[in-house]
Amino acid sequence: AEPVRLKDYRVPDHLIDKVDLDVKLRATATQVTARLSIKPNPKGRPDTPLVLDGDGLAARRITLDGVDLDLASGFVTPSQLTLTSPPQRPFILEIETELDPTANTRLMGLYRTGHAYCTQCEAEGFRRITYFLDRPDVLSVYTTRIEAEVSEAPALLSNGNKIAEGKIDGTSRHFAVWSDPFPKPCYLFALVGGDLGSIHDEFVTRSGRRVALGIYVEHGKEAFATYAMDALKRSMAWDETAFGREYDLDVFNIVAVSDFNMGAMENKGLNVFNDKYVLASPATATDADYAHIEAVIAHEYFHNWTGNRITCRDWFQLCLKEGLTVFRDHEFSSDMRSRAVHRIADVRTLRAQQFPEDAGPLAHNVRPDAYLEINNFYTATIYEKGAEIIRMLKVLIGDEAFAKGMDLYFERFDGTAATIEDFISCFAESAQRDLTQFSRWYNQSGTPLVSVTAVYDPAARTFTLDLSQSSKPTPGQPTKEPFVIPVELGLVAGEHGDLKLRAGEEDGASGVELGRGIIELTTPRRRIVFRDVPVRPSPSLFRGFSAPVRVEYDWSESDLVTLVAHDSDSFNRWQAAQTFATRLLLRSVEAVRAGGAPAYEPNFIDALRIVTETSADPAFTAQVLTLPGEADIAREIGQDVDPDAIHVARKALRAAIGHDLSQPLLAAYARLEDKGPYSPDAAAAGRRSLRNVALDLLVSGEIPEGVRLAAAQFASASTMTDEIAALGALSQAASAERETALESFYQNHAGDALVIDKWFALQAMIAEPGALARVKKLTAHPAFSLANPNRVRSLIGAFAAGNQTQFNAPDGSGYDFVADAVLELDRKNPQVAARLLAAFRSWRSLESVRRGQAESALRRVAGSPGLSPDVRDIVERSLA
Ligand code: B3K
Ligand code: ZN
Repeated sequence: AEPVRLKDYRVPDHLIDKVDLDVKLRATATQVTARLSIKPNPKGRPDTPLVLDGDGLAARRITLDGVDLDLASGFVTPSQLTLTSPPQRPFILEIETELDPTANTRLMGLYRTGHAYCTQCEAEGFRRITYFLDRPDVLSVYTTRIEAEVSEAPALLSNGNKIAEGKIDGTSRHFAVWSDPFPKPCYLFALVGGDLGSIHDEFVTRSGRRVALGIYVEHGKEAFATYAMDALKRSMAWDETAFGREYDLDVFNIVAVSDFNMGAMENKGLNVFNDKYVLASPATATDADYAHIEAVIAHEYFHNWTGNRITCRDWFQLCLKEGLTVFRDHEFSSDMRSRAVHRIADVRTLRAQQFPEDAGPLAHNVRPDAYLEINNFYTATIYEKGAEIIRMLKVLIGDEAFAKGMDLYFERFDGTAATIEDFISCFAESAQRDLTQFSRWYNQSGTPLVSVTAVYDPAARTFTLDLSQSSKPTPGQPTKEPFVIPVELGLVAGEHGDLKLRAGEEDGASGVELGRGIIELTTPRRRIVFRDVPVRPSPSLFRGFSAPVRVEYDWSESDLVTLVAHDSDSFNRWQAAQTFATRLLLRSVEAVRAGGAPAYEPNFIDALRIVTETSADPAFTAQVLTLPGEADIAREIGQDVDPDAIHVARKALRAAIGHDLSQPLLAAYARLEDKGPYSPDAAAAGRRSLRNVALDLLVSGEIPEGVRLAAAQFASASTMTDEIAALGALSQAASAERETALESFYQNHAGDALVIDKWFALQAMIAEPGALARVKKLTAHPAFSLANPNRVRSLIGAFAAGNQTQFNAPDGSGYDFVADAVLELDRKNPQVAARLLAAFRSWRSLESVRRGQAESALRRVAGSPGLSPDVRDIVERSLA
């Protein structure tokens, strides 16, 4: 297949103004009639054929302005409908297709899940429902009539407002008609028909529009949707105050389904959700689950403006809606919770998900130039790095110009399918600034490295910083142009805190920059000389993680201890602890590989002790006490990686922390006990998180009291947060108690699939040689199913992404298992299979034995017959 390229973009030659759908739901033979009002696009080329997309469609009847077309004449295939010389005036094409939703295992288009029919159209699923110009720059007004058995689907939902409903005389069927006045691309179409429970509420917008809110869930789960409803109302209010955006229909519905390829989908007025991001109760969902629900509910709601009202011209512009909407949901969560702690969590995610992508064979631009399969581009790069670019933009131009630019964007591009250039132009205007170079963030992949050196001259009282940026080659990009990198910095003078920054133009800095503490690195190299510096300061670089880069600076250990204790930027207090830990861990890995013992550094433990004993914010302390993950350490090492040595090194450091800090950890554990009823708010969740991090470290340190507390907590926990944390702590080491605890957890929660997913994941991540055998055995467990994406992700996905030592076992058994799973899954659900295969993305950085094993597993996948385009794309890029 030929890739689709950004440079080949052309406006459509035809437009479809109106779509009238009539969908008669039946389990294996759903009948869809699409009445399309088509016209030549005045901006397109005249006299071109009309080519509509299809995917596995069976046409039953097609008429043009009421006249039957001969289906046998070859103009229609399962994947295309071609009119060689369509009328050069508006005309009506009516298409009848027949679908089998029950046989749809790809979960794209119309499919069955639980007691419902539902649809997923983004990116290219609408063409599995009817023939269409399935591209985001074709905007149409939809009317949707749905018909179904009353008993099978009492609830009938679609986009927009409901304009009619009723029984169909003389039958057991009924219907509903929905009309969405806002023109939209077909990827935002949705319908749901099912036997569902629901909860209802109302939101009154600031201009007084009363919006009926509904959340539809499996019967019996209604009470589990109240937190999602609360999050929805807070999102609606927040978007009004933070971005001036009001909701625009009389109805907003959310439907939770248990079979879903991703997290959720922002269909206009009818969001469809993976039930994992809707359902919660204290006994079944962790604090992290609550936070995710809040974030995803907000994210999909925010799409109503950034994505739906203003959509993407083409799929290359995906980050226009995704990066921006992630930025918005991060801001929302920061306002709802602790901004500092939230930033740390977001950066952890970026480093864990996006940095490895950017460093491996699957690296791509935030705005890609080409794709073979668009569904493989819903990546951490588009989403998370896309959000970071917008955050940088805000740092660079300031809050006021940023807000003005956003207003301009909404004003100018409402109702259109826009591009990154359109978006950036609003900020160039509001900030009166040329953003051409800044836009390179969209067009160059890879994580830049910023190297910093410093010299302090006590006689001259100067502190000279030399900054340089460099970027390694990435696929298709051997060399890079310099980026615009905002470096937010401070100079910390021990317990005296921040020094006032002084430098003049002759020193390489401008007063404006220093006033804001933000230096712009726009060239390969830049020197700044700070004056009147009374003592050698510890530089605090990239405060708040002001740019998505890697930083290299040779902080002394005392610098790091100073920053952990005294940096006024709490992100960098945490970062200093991470930097210190990473340095120790890298040293340990070397030592372990050379047959020695892991390194130990009392200064590091002391720095953690100070935070544990003095910080007033338990959530922050919990973050400081959490070491970088094994995959993070592997990425820092970069090549010739030995996951076993990393595991040994990290485990030893955790044990040392647990052992040496047992007193303050036990004290925190006792002090932070939950009193009173459960609340999912940030403060209460923060207390639980420190308590559980403490518990985990105490067990790692083999403190007998810690093990006793873990067992007690597991037995008596009243929240899922505490229960799963205790089970995780108990699972660190093989023991009969662990097996008993795992069994009792299953018995207590059997039947609640989302909780059993946690049970699958926890076992899949046990870092012991028996893990693969356990995972294989669990694939035969009655609660497991390859047909359900959540189950696949919890068991096989968690093993591949979360069990570094066992997935990367040197005998290749982990790779073979995942490769086999990918091949089997590919026949049912290519999108989820391709996602799973991306777990191999860092294979080239492994030491040679594992690298060889990973490569042969990938080659075996590549050589298998009948691969989907999704898996073929990932495997070929991985091997390229
Ligand atoms: N826009 C959807 C993701 C669609 C994924 C298609 N493969 C959810 C979201 O990002 O909000
Ligand atoms: Zn999104």
